[in-house]
Order: sequence, then C-alpha cells, then structure tokens
Amino acid sequence: MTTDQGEAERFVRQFAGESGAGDDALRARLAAIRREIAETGSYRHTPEELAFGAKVAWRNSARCIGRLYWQSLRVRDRRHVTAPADVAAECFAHLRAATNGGRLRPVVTVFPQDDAEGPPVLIWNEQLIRYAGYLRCEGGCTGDPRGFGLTQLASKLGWEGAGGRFDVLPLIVQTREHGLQWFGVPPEDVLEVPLSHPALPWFADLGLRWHAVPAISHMRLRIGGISYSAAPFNGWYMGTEIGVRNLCDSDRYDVLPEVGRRLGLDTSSARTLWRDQALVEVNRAVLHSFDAAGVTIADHHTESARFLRHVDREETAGRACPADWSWIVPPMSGGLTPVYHRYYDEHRPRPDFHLDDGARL
Ligand code: HEM
Ligand code: NRG
Repeated sequence: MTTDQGEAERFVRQFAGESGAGDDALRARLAAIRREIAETGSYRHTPEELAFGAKVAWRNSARCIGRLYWQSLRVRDRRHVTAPADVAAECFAHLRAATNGGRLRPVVTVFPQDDAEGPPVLIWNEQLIRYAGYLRCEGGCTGDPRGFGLTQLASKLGWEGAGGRFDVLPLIVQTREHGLQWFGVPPEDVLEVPLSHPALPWFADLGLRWHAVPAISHMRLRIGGISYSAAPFNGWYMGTEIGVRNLCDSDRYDVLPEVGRRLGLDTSSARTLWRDQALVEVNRAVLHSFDAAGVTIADHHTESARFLRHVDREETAGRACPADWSWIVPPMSGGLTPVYHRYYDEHRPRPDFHLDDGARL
C-alpha cells in the first residue's frame, strides 16, 4: 500500500507552519516527499518531523487529561532498531529514562515504521509494565484480571509466572523473522510503590502496590500517512487510574469489599455509600504512598485545572482542543472538578495515537 500523499503533504505543511519554516524550505520538502513516494511507495520523516509529529499526536489525544506539557515530550528515535532483543533492550532503556529515579518524564520511543507488508516490529503488551493474571482451577483468580490474555500467551511461549498478585509480565515482541519472543523486564527497571495510608496503619497489611510508570505500548502512532505500530509512550499516573479503576473496578483487583470491612462500614446496603467512603481512602493511600516514595503522581483536582489551562492555551494559539468528556472527567468526584462542567471539541485531528479494532489477543 502506498502512503497517502495528501496526508503526508498536510503534515509537512503543518510542521512548516508551526515551526516557522520558510516557503522555500516547505516547497523543497514537498517536492522531495512526492519524489520519494513515487519511487518507493512511501517516505521517511526527518528526526525533526518525527519529534514534532509525536508531540502533536499527544496534543491531539482526546482522551488524555495530561496534555498541558505536550511540548516537553522526549522523543527517542529508534527507527533503526529491529532485532527483537534490541527492541526489548530499548524498551527497558525507555523505562529508565522515564522513571528518572521517581521524577517521571514523558517519553516516547519510536520503532521502525510500517512498510508494504505491515509492521516490522510489534509489541503485544498493552503497557511495558503490567501485572499477570492467573485463573485458579478452583475458580477465582490471582493478580490482575486485565493480564489474563497476555499471561496465557506468555505461558504458551515458555514464561513461568510465580503465581503472585503483582508479577510483572514479560515483554512480548513480534518480528517477521523471529515471530513472537518474550523478554523478562529487569526488576531494577521497574519502580514500584507499596501502598500505605496516612492514617490507617492496617492499610499496608493489604499488601497492595503499583508500578510508577504507565507506559502504553499497543497504540499506533500515525503521522503524515506513516504508521509506527510500535511506539510506546508514558507520562505519569493520575491517582484515580490506580485508586479507582485498577484497584477498585470489580473486574480488576476489586479491593473495596475488604477495605469496607476493615473500615468497619455498614456494607449491607448500597445506600450507606460504604463503597464511596472506602474509595476515598484507597485513593488517599495511593497519593500518600507515591508522595512518600518520591514518585511523581497527579491528583485529579490539580490535573483537571491544568487541563483547562491547556485548553485555554490551545485556543489562544488558534487551535481547538479535541477532547472526549467521558474520558477526561475523572472516575471519582467528577462534579468536583472543573472539567465536568463544560463541553469539548469533537473533531479528531492527526497526527494521533490510534488503537486498532480487535485486540491482538
Ligand atoms: C489517556 C493522564 C501523558 C497519551 C490518559 C488518561 C489519563 C491520562 C488519566 C485516561 C486513561 C484511562 O482512563 O485509562 C496523563 C497524565 C500524563 C499523561 C497525567 C502526564 C504527563 C501522556 C503522554 C501521552 C499520552 C506523554 C503520549 C505521548 C494518552 C493517550 C490516551 C491517554 C493516547 C488514551 C489511551 C486510550 O485510548 O486507552 N492520559 N497522560 N498521555 N493519554 Fe495521557
Ligand atoms: N489507565 C491506565 C493507563 C492509561 C494511560 N494513563 C496515563 N498515560 N497516565 C492504567 O495503567 O491505569 N500516560 O502516558 O501517562
């Protein structure tokens, strides 16, 4: 399949417009791209175009509340890396650059672009760090139910999980030459935070923890008609992602019943709001623990206010800010945050990060 020339040209014009390139430079680049597409069916971005495209893809992420700092994204150009072990090593280097001893930095690592045959490199994990989920024979499960599929696949490939609640899954890399291969993530590259509560000493006994870096690795970066199927990226967590969804969703770690019991709440009726009360304590524990460990994390009040500053800034720059209300509004106390009380622009511009239909598993 040849690259869509119209999209390539729109992107190059956008880059020239936003970076202040002159007309002559733009004309020359457009001519070069036309020639390259005519001769090879596609074209390659310059490192500057790639960095700009990745930043704008973040800026265009309608579901992301964390976009105020889109210009500070670090872009690691790894388009030359194709051997599976080297891909894995670069993912681990990404984690080290992102973790930065707890002062998290937004990073994206870009692997080779898709060609006529599709993606030369594919990462099967939805995040570089995720926990395994095991189905027990007597029913029930251990670990993160979200990890079931990848845990099964990894086991088929020969990985042996320890059977614990927080086992970090191996990275599974696919290349044309080598098919699927797995690589254990070095423990020293995985910063984790044990969870405790500022006022409830028993909370630490629950044995809960979470990893510091959310690094999404299953979205396709689309820039100017080119697809980068492997382009893991990270920022930092907003506390509710862990404290509401990962720990309290009933199809995830589902810790509310136990926390409610330990708090001595009346769990006999939904109307006592025991779930809501327990939810607040879990989320206090998440923010407290990350702070105590010196690991960057945002709370939903601050991140919501920042997001509206971002929307304002974008409007001042003459751009509408695409946003999806149902993803932007935090999953607890929505109405307490300013992002709840307004509508957002519904256009969906590119470059972007795109989730293909149909999971890989
Ligand atoms: C989604 C926060 C950085 C791209 C989200 C979500 C949150 C969030 C809360 C919703 C997730 C969910 O409900 O599961 C943040 C914060 C960041 C940050 C606090 C701190 C810097 C980034 C970066 C990128 C990015 C660096 C890309 C370069 C996205 C995308 C989604 C998203 C594409 C949608 C994911 C999906 O469709 O599953 N972000 N983000 N974010 N973010 Fe960010
Ligand atoms: N809710 C997911 C992570 C999704 C993306 N969130 C971010 N992205 N903060 C979870 O693991 O809980 N980011 O790039 O920072």
